[in-house]
Amino acid sequence: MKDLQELGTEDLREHVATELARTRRRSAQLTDAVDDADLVKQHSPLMSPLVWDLAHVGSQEELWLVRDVGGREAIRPDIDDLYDAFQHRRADRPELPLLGPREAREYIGTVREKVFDLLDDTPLEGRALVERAFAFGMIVQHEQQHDETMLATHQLRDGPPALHAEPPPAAPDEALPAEVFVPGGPFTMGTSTEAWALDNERPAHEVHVEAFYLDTTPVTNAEFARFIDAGGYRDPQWWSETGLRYRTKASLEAPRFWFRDGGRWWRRRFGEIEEVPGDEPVVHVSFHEAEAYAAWAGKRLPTEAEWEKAARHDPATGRSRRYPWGDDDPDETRANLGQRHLRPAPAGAYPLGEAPCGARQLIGDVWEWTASDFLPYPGFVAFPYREYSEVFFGSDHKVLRGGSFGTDRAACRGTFRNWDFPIRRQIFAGFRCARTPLPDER
Ligand code: AVJ
Ligand code: FE
Repeated sequence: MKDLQELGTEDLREHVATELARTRRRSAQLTDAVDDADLVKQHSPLMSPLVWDLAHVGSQEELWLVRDVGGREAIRPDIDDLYDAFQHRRADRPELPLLGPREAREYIGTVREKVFDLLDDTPLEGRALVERAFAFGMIVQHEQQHDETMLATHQLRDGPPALHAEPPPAAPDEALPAEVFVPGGPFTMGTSTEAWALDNERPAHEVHVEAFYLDTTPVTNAEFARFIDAGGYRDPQWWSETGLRYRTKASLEAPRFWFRDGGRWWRRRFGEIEEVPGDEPVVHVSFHEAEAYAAWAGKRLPTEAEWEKAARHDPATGRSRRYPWGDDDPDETRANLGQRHLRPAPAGAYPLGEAPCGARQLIGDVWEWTASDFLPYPGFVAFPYREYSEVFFGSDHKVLRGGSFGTDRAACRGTFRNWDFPIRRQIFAGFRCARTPLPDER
């Protein structure tokens, strides 16, 4: 599929139904994999109990699709407050009188039945909220984003493995250049046409980006281990002032889930202990660690505009693509998305996903920290609610791009913007470096 612009109304309805069902199967898989005690337990103060995410997904669906789009009567107005993410901090959620696992499943099932019912007689035009089925797309993406959050909760959970998946494809046996060159000039950032793009991705606007070099692939575990071995965590010269304070306070010495034994690095990954694979992109590092590594390597993190230009700009046409490989939706030959694998693929994998500039794995594998604060594009309009993006704009959050192995394709695009606090490490985040050309390299 290229974009929803091309679909007729009935095909669009069918697409919505398929996406809703596909998404619900993933939520079920993540929550059926553990028992009730596990569902109500808080596995980390950073996360909600899984049963909160589950009912929250239903609550948002009730608010937007059942009540607003469908104009139907409220199903459970009494629980609106419990599942309003702005009312209670994650750490406090286990103490709330939440729906239990059985009630939560029943509730989201009831909401979904009403949604399938109203989908048939909702006009998919006329009102901005339903134009090209936007509200349905927003709810699909919302549930998929919480599914990724639940996957992060699984990673934090103690105990034997509960999730299983095939290993990702190997990288082809070829020598890739360490860096690719992106010539300077304007490109179109963001979108005004992608039907299900969220408010913060809009509108499309021209940005001038100076020439830069970008790492061909994300930084690997082996590369990151060299930074550790070189004393990178202990040397203040690589760290920003805030990064240094955080590193000291949190006693950071390695990526989250890593430990040293017998002179080697090991990690816990979804309940399995394994030696850290050198060829995979590093994951579970904070922005501060990424920034320190880049300084140590004599480089820097790419800005968000640099990242998007590398991922989307097609120098042959001057157009920005939907994805690095073109306008077609992601599939398993192009990117490691959708929890098909429970780990990033080795650096250099997915040659079919390569961008025009030659960079690989921009989409999928690991979210990539950028140097940029999460700010609105010129002409930004909050839609349909301020609490999705607008209240998070500012210097507290850094932008991440590209999606991870745990991101669904519905919630991942060349324009998609994720954000988090620069200290966060439980998300599936890694990074790649950029640098400004030296005078004789221009
Ligand atoms: C875009 C991933 C930062 O999980 O906080 C979920 C997505 N917004 N529910 C988050 C979101 C409302 C959001 N992130
Ligand atoms: Fe949410």
